[in-house]
This record gives sequence, C-alpha cells and structure tokens, in this order.
Amino acid sequence: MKENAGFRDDFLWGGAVAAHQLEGAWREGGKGVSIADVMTAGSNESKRQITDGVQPGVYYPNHEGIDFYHRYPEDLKLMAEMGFKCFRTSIAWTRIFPNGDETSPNEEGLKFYDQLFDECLKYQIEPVITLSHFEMPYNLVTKYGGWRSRKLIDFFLNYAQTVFERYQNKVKYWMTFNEINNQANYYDPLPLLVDSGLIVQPDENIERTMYQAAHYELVASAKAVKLAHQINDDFKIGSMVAVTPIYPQTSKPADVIKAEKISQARYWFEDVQANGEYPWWLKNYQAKQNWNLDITKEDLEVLAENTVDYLGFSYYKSRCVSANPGEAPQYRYQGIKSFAPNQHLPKTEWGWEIDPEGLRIAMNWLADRYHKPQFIVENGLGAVDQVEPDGKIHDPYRIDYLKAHIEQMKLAVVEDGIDLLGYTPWGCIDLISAGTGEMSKRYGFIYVDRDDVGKGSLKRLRKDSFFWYQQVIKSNGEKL
Ligand code: BGP
Repeated sequence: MKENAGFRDDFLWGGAVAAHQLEGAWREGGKGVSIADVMTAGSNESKRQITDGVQPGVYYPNHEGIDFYHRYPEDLKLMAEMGFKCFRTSIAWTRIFPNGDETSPNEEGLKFYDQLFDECLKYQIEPVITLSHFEMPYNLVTKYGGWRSRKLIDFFLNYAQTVFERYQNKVKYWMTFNEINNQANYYDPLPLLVDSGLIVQPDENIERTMYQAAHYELVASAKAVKLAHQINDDFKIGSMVAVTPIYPQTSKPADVIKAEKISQARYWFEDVQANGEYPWWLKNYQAKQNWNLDITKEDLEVLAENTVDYLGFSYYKSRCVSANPGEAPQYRYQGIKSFAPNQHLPKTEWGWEIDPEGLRIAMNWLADRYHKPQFIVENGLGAVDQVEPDGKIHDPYRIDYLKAHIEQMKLAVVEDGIDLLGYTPWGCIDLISAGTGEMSKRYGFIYVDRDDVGKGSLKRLRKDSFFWYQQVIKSNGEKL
C-alpha cells in the first residue's frame, strides 16, 4: 500500500451542480415538467412551496436557472481554467423521459448530454453523474403518487439503463439518488416531496409512507447498481447521503442517547446501500409498528447482493441536540426545530454551523461503518457576494471555509488513512439554492449575474476563490 503523503495522484478535484438548479431551458429539447419546475421561490424565512402544476403568474426560479443549457461551453471552459479533473452534475430525468413512464427516450435530451459530456472530455474533465437529484418527472408524482408506488422501480430502471448504455464510454462515476436520507426528515414535508415526490395526504401516516417509499428507492438503487456493473464493469456507482454529525449538547447520557438515535434514524439508508441490509434496530422498530410494509424476500436479496462501490456524500455542517427532561429517545430525525445551539461553532448567514472538524469526524465514522472508498461530492459556504465597482468579487470567507475543510479532509486522508477519491465543492458556479430557491445564496468560484427575481445579464465573473482553488488543484492540495 502506498504511504499516505497526501492526496492520491489521481485525486478528483472538481465541483458539483445539479441539472435543475442551473440548466434552465425547462421547456426546451422536449423536456417534461419535473417536481423542481413546480417549486416556487422561498427565502430563509419563507419556505418554498410546491404548486399544483405550473401556475400562470408565479415565479419559478428553476425554469431559467443560470441558462447552463445554452452556456455550458463557456462554463466548462472556466472550470477547465481552474484545472478541474471532474465535474459532478445530474441528468434531468425529464429530458430523457419527459413524463417518466414512456417506453422510449427523448433523443434530443440524450443528445444534449452527449454534447455536455463531450465538452467535459475535451478538457479531460471526468463527468460524475447523479441519476436523480431532486428532479423526478412531475407526472410520476401526480399519476402514481411518487415513490409510494412500486411501479417507480421499473420506470427508474428504464431511465438508468438508457443512460448507462448511451454514455457507457463517456461516464465512469455514477450515483443513484442525491441525499436519499433527507426524506427521513419527514416532519418537514418539503424534503419528502423533493426526494420522493410524496405529496402528503392529511390522513396519512407519513412515517410509514416514508419507510415504504424509501424501500422502493433503495431497491431501485440496488437494481441500478447491478445493471451498471452488467453494462460496463468499469463503472463505479455510489450512494449519496447528506452527512450531518449529530452531537449531544452536553455529556448528559440523555443527550448522548438522543444524538445516537437521531443519527441512526438519519443514516440507515447508507447501512442498506453500503452494507446491504437494514440495520438491526430498524428491523425491530418496523416490526413493532404493524405497518405491513411491502418488503419482499427478493427485495432483500437484491439489496444484499448489490451494494455500492463508493460512498458519495455531502457535508455542510454538524448539528447538536439536547434532551428535554423525561424525554424518551426516539428513532426519529426530528427536523430542524429540534436542534440545540452549539456555542462552540460560528454559523453562516443561513444559520448553518461551520464545523470543519466535523468533516473529519464524519469521514472516520463512515470508514468505521462501511469500509468503502469515499467521495466528498458536496461541501461549501452559501454566502452573499458583492461585485466591486472594478468587477471583482472578494470572497475571503469562502476561501477560509473551504481551506479549513480541506485541511481536515487531508488529516482524514494522511493521518487516519481514509481512502478518498475526490472532492467537488457544491455550486462551483453560482446557481439556484435548492433549499430556498434564492440566487443570492451563492457557493460558486464563478459569479453569475442574476438576482432573486430572475433579473441580470447572466454574465460570468471569476471570484477571488476561483484563483485560490486553481492553485489548490495545481498543487494537489498542498497550497491552501
Ligand atoms: C444539498 C443539495 C444541493 C444543494 C446544497 C446546498 O442538500 O444536494 O442540491 O443545493 O444542499 O443547499 P442550499 O441550496 O439549500 O443552500
């Protein structure tokens, strides 16, 4: 084994985006309507809403995105200038199967990604592709109830097979569902809608529905892993979870057990995808509920036989919890309101704790549990940027955030010996925020002139962090 002096020679430095947050062109090239196309704008104070179809007069920020659909050659040129080795994006399912349940694909959509991947490869940028990143066809939501229906497994596999075959010589790294574990936060209906297309019914036991829908998604994911390996045994196909270490606020045992239970409730998805089975506590918990979930013996075999090749994950923050007096620990991720403040950590303008060491903690924790290579496919700081009169954007706060995280990532690799494939900071070019629909919550190295109501020239500008990241990549993480 090579001695760990630093990042591997073929380390995949790059950046990450998702189709619905930047492509725009929501009605072009035969694209269908996705769940993201019916999401209104929100803000830190007001949540995004899902409307009943696209309504006239309502502003939908994802419809135009940052017009990447037309401007991708210019954008990839800038990424190549930064020295990107890879570029993580998603394929919009609705460009390939506009309604999700057709039998044959939309050739124009397939051609778009042919061109996009060719453009990446022209610069030796490896495309890293998520199959489903918060953008399922809206028709699958209205007609089948989203992932409530077992039928979705076949629709998803048809889509997966189409793109695996079509791009088998262009794409090697794949992921199935983005942040599949976010839907465990079912107290807050938006993640459910976005991840699984579940429009919550008033009389529904949403916890049961979440477990059922997640099961179908996990089976679909495992079957996609199998298919990917059959189509090209060079493919590397990973899971993608949102990793948020949950700390007890104090060393009181009640806080510790609460943190542990919430953590279990959030990460069992990875247990299934990487270890191939439901964790012991969840089998016990589900059996006690008398839910009669549709989980067959054949499903369990599929899950066991088709685990992922690597662990893709996002890391932005840690959270902290404190138990109320007499509170019984629950196997539930209880949503944002249940978190306690962590007085040791600063927060972003959007209230996310900044915790670089949490990344090293998370990487160790993932390594302990899953023994698979890791890939940090999202990390970054959402902040408001100012364009100075001379056209420059000074974003030392972003550089500080990323530098501190890369330092911890390096310790995890060099000191702890974790096998890390790559690092793709989120929103490498400014795009629409998934959580709030805002444009002003910016993550990019590249600034895009567009505001929260869709106005602006869409001009691209290099921020200070652009030049900083360029030298980070050039030195393979030595010059921070
Ligand atoms: C993750 C999503 C991304 C992205 C990011 C930042 O949850 O996978 O799509 O948007 O978070 O979140 P936000 O856009 O809400 O700031």
